[in-house]
Amino acid sequence: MVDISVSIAGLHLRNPTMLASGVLGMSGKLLKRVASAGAGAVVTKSIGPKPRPGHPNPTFVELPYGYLNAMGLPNPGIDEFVQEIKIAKESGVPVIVSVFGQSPEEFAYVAERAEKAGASAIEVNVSCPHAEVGLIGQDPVLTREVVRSVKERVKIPVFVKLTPNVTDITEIACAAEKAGADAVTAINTVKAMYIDIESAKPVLSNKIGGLSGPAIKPIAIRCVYEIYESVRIPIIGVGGIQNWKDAVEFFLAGASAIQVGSGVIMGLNIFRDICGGIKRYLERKGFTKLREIIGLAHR
Ligand code: RRO
Repeated sequence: MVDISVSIAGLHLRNPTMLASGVLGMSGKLLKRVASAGAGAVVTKSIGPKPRPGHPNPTFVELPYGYLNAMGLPNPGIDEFVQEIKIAKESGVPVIVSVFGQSPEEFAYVAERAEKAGASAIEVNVSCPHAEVGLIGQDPVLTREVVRSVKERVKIPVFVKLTPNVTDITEIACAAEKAGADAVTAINTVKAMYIDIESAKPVLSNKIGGLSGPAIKPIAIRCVYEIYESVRIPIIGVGGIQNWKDAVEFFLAGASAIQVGSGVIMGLNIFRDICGGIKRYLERKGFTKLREIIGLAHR
């Protein structure tokens, strides 16, 4: 039997699949359903210090090969969300709380509250492509300040979700590592736009949004590959994963675990299907542990 369990910064996962932030992560009940469907861990929607309605509709549009969104960080605020974290914890899998704020202090405050509610780890979201807080992740100095602030306040592992919307993603990954990040998650969505030719207007109310889905997988693979050569902390790969072959590609590029976001649109079976495919691949190739293939494409 092959072993596909993984350990990320001391966090033990029964398998290397996680639910990505932003998809089904707004309620404890839904997070529990995803865990029952086989995910090794779940990441919540990004939570801030106060409730936020997000952008007006349209906030989501399906495109060939991908999805474009500008939800605008809608969330109930950490006071309300504490209850959902407690419910999600009943699933028995690690619950990673994605946090954002307007300042290093706000990030740290939300992270501290999440830890007290039982979060297993924090994913610091400095990378939303169409919000001001996303600009943090384009600047190594600001990224360092936010990560330091969060690291000073919580004991649980801190992951930093990176944006591909930069010239050199390794610069930001290194800044996160230097500030004490325990892992990086790569990548958030790619800044993009869609214009309806009949109305001659951008479709999203925010005009610009973030592209996810199969269209961005080669970008995400390139980012993980580059980051792997620049930092020593683990990388969690995300971006366009739809099946086990996509997941294996991320491991070969250097990811220690993967997240599925838009892919859950195809159904929650995706987590078990990916795990089954990874096991069969490892067996066929003569490996006994998933660990043996992480970063193998760098030889
Ligand atoms: O809520 C959003 O609009 C959003 C967020 Br916070 C993010 O990190 N990435 C994204 O594509 N959308």
